[in-house]
Amino acid sequence: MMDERKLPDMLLALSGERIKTAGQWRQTRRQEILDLFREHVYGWESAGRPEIMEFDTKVTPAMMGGSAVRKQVDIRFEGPGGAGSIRMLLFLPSTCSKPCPAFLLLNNRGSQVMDPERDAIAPFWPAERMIARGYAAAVLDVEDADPDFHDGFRNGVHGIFDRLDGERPANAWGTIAAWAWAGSRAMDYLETDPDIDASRVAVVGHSRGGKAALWAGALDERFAFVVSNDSGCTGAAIARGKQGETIRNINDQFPHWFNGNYKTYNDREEHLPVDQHMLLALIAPRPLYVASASKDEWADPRSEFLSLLHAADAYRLFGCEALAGIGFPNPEEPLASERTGYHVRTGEHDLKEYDWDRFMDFADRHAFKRH
Ligand code: GTR
Repeated sequence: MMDERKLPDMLLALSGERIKTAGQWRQTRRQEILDLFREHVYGWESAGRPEIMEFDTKVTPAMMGGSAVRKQVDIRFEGPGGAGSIRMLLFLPSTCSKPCPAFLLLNNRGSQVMDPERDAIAPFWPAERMIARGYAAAVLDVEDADPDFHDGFRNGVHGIFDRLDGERPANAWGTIAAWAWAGSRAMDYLETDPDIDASRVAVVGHSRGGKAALWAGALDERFAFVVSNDSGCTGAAIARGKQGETIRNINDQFPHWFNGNYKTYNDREEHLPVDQHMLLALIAPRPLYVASASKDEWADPRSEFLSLLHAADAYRLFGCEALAGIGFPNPEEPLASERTGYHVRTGEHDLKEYDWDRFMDFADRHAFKRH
């Protein structure tokens, strides 16, 4: 049964007005929640789509034994602090005669995952399986946007777009927000590619990449489907009453991931004006899938699941079905409703073929289903 944690009321606007309709949600509350997350957690991004940006694409046919076309896209941009680039690798099914739906992975495991030759195939990004099921597989390395260490926000897109004079504001964007920004730039490219159906693009991430995928999905409504794998603390998992990693743990170990204000919630999660079910609610009414691993106590599967159940309040406003009022499932027993899905896989903190197969099942049956 649902455990009873005291959570902020996502349907109570700052004005005191009770949100009862999708219209009220869209006009008032959704923006309030988004801005609360910017102010207290992920930070305000100092750039949107750069005015100076170009895509340099190299196409190689007959990859994967002839079943896929490879595109290597260099997303280049400039800002006041200099130039940057995000390299995206994309495989498209050769048999696809019309624009394809796509899964975009925000990859936090470096170059071994995105080997363009596919010499060393990583289960973390099983592009061949996606191709076989008619999906385009896209991946970018989040560290192209911002390296994953604390350097005072000089490198990566912070250095390119932030004003570096004066003290850094406590609500300025951190590294997770920079990675989400990279996802949106990839989407800028995907919208221009005639082989991609830009109305059916999923953003996926594991762990720290999952935190970024959720934030990307919240900020950028072009993502039609959002997938979180083992995203845990400040990802899918409710912070209040969470087991394993806490806000203090994550801020101490990764001071660059979130904004300065978030540090004031160390050991004070009950004072946050949001909790992570409200992040998931920002995805509504779009399809959302949350996955956990049974041994991933640091992420806390039950807090991830609980968050998804609470997010159903937002889906209900739109008259959409979402998982609600059900108990925590057994491993390898995925749960799916019209708009939200969940599974817990037996095993460790990781992204595996089992997980990807379930994301694709949900996409086939629900998220990308065409009537
Ligand atoms: C851990 C961190 C988690 C998670 C994980 C990962 O060390 O505490 O929040 O993001 O790294 O990215 O694998």
